[in-house]
Order: sequence, then C-alpha cells, then structure tokens
Amino acid sequence: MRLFSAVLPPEGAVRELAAEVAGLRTLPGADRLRWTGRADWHFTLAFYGEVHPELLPELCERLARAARRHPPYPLRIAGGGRFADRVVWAGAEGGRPAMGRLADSASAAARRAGVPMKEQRPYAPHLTLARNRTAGVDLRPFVAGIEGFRGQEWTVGELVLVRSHLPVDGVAGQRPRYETVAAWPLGNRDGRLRSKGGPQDS
Ligand code: 2AM
Repeated sequence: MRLFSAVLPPEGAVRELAAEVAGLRTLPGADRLRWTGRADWHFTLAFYGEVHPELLPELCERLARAARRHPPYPLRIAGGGRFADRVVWAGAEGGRPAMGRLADSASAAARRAGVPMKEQRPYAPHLTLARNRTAGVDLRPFVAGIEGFRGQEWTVGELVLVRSHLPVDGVAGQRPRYETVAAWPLGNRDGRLRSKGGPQDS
C-alpha cells in the first residue's frame, strides 16, 4: 500500500485557503491546471511509497512513539510558491523548525520499521494546490496570488498516517484518493495509545 505521513489542517484553515484558491482559479490558464481538492489538503511529513502490509504494525508503533516525543506546535498556512513549472503550493509558517523535526522523526520511524526509504529531499513543507499537466501555463501569476496569503494559526496536535489510492489507469482527470489509516496525538506521554496504536483503532 502507498503510504505517507502528514499534518492535516483543520476545517477553519481549509475554509480560508479555499476562499483564497477560489480567487486563483479565476486567473487565466487556471482551467488548464489540475487542482487538488480541499478534502485532500495536507502537509506531507514523510513519503513512504509502497509499504508491504506486513510492515504496517511496526510502522504504526514507531510513528506512535515518534508522535509522543514531539510536543504540539503552532502553524499557519502562509505564502506559497512553485516547483519549477509543475506545481503551485501553499507554504507553512510558525512552527517550521518543529515541523522539520517531526518530519525527520516520521522518516526515521519508517526506516527503523524496515520501510525501504529512498533518499529524502531536504524537507520543504508545502501543500500542493495545483499541478500543471500541459506544462504550458505560466505559474507565476498563481504564485503572486498566493504569496500574500496568511491563514489562521492552529496548534498541530496529530501525526497522521495516510494511504494514497492512485487513480485507475487511463481515467483522465481522476485524482488519488486519500484515506487516514491512523493518527496519533503529539506529546501524548501517558501511553494511552501504546497497546492499541494500530490502524483498526484510529
Ligand atoms: P506533492 O504534493 O508535492 O506531490 C501523496 O502523494 C503525498 O506524498 C503528496 O503530498 C506528495 O507530494 C507526496 N509525495 C509523493 N511522492 C513523493 C516523493 N517521491 N517524495 C516526497 N514526497 C512525495
């Protein structure tokens, strides 16, 4: 199964960003981009790729442990940018150092669980808003549009393991479907989830 760990923005933050994105979607060329859905918005912490189901219990146990070691931290969706001419994204502000440390732990947890991790790129927290399918759209106006955005702050309190179901081959315009497998509270040192951190208990 294809898995990644993530921080999910709360409903209020998603609503604000959706209002901002509605503006971006009126810009010339917007209809040629493939926009992510608000239900899918997330900040990836670590991408695991295909994980053998046998590794899942160990991965969950180690992610639970990682979550316990990190206290909750503040975050807001703010600013944005692009990856070359491929992706427009919204950025994060506030607890970026804490988020980076959590991302490192989320990677290490998987490595220790035996998940074959590819070489990790330097961590760059981003929330993908749109992908450029045709490579013909100039993404700079979209970046200019999101640059000034500064959403409400919230306290990140959970590390979430997400499964990505890829679209069926050949179905144009379909997006991956994301499913929460499990979530663990940050900084929860009372061991409440220790014996039942598996996906069936999420
Ligand atoms: P993206 O939004 O920049 O595409 C599910 O696919 C999540 O995992 C997305 O947030 C995606 O980032 C991220 N992801 C997919 N492949 C990845 C890879 N090879 N390395 C890092 N993150 C990846």
